[in-house]
Amino acid sequence: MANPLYDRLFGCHAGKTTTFLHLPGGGSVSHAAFLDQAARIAHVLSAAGLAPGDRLAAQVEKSPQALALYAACVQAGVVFLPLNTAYTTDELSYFIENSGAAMLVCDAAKEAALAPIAARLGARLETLNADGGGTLTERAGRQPAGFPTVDRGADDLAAFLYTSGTTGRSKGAMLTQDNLLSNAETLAEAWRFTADDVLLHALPIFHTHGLFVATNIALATGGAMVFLPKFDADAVIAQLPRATAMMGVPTFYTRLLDDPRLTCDLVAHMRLFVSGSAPLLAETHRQFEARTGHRILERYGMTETNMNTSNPYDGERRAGTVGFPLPGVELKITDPQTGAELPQGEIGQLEVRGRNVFKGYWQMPEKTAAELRADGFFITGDLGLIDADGYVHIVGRNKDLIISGGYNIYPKEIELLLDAQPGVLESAVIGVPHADLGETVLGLIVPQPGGAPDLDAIAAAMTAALARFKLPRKLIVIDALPRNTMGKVQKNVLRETYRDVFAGR
Ligand code: MCA
Ligand code: AMP
Repeated sequence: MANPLYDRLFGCHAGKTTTFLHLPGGGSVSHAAFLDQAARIAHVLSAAGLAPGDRLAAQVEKSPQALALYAACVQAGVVFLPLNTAYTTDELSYFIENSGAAMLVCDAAKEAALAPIAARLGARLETLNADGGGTLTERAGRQPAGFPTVDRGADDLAAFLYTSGTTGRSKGAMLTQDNLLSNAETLAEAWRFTADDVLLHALPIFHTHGLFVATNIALATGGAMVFLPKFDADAVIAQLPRATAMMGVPTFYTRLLDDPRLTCDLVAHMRLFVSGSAPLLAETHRQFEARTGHRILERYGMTETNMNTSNPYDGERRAGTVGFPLPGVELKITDPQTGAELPQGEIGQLEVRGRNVFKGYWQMPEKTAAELRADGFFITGDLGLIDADGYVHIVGRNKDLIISGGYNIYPKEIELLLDAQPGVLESAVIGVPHADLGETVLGLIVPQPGGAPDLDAIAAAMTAALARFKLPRKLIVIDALPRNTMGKVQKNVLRETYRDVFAGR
């Protein structure tokens, strides 16, 4: 027996003194030191009684120790469940309860708020702070070096990532060892990563992009990462000279373009810029090339599937497209009503199949059955076409979703809260164009007859309940929502009416 994900991404670096993480302050972490930290944390998990298959939920700031916690979970066979640091206590409570997490790791600043929830749900609570300190690290320091890696099979779960749903309830996407490993190997090859690469890493590590795409590729190839706590244009520009590649959401690229320090000279040595998680405007692609000489490589993926398509490394990287299906990924365009495959060039829903596609939603068999066909094709909810040259274009979404700065926001979750506010009859939440974030959230409220909703009180209630990135940037009171003859709210009409609300910002 073995543990393919651990062996291939982590174990293979045992004893190597090569640099894995370059830290912005000037320090670094070697592969060996990283594995040592991970093994000691794995001992802590095991001593706490976590068994293979148990879930560990982590809401922690980005740090080398936070990444070692991921490695520790893989080594101990524990399912890693990373959570956005912006989530409120209410939101976290759902994830911990729904996943049945056996342990919760959080920042010490949140310990008091989360302790009662952890106690009620029977989860152990440990702390891990942004500086790497906390009870988890203290305990790990008292553990022996080296941890006997727990045997896992390719089909065993490695991670849960929660993704919101159109009904407003988040679903735990179950990702297996093979899902993660196959995609990391495919991408490393497709994008020509080697041990000589230094990846500039400014993404959060609680989502697929920063954790599985960026980090797993670096691990699979033995390369290094410049590990920045978050995207900050000053820090990125300062660190670009030591990197060979960068991955980011489109907002990274528009913010860099806004900075006059982004020049041809600054990035002449770079090998690759990758964009994903949200549509990259063809205009941004062109501006970036004009300024730097680099054609950004755009790719397309999902939490449930990891990466599905990519523009070519060697061939033409075509602006406004997401390239070709990756090796091992089948992609077809189907009629949303019948599911029948459509001819080349026609717009329909994208469906994908391959080793990258997840196992299903945790304890939600109906939702799994609705999106994952018996033949293995996953219905992405994205609308697109394949052009005559085989490039995949994403033209829209068959799901009510807003992507703001690369974060997914499901309007239903916000509408349910707005509808429950005093004086509100009903509401609609839409995404409208925003120069920095791509799209941002606008809330439209219809008052109860004779009612006058207090917008400040509503905004305060939303702030208490929702992660800040989900908050409507503006609330507008309107008389009625436009509806079609079936009574369905016409969000396309609203999006058109309010498309310029944030113009010029
Ligand atoms: C932060 N804020 C946001 C966002 N991020 N609001 C809307 N949308 C956002 N994305 C809010 C904060 O709550 C705060 O609000 C204010 O904006 C400024 O916060 P700050 O921390 O300074 O923001 P920032 O550092 O400028 O962050 C913007 C960012 C960041 C760099 C674009 O959001 C980011 O790193 N995004 C990447 C997301 C990502 O990794 N997505 C991958 C998902 P206030 O002022 O009210 O406090 S994986 C995926 O999608 C699939 C699989 C794929 O294909 O990759
Ligand atoms: P998530 O569920 O957070 O993994 O987000 C996945 C969604 O992000 C996809 O279903 C797409 O709608 C969107 N997405 C990811 N990459 C791209 C891209 N390159 N272009 C357009 N949309 C994208």
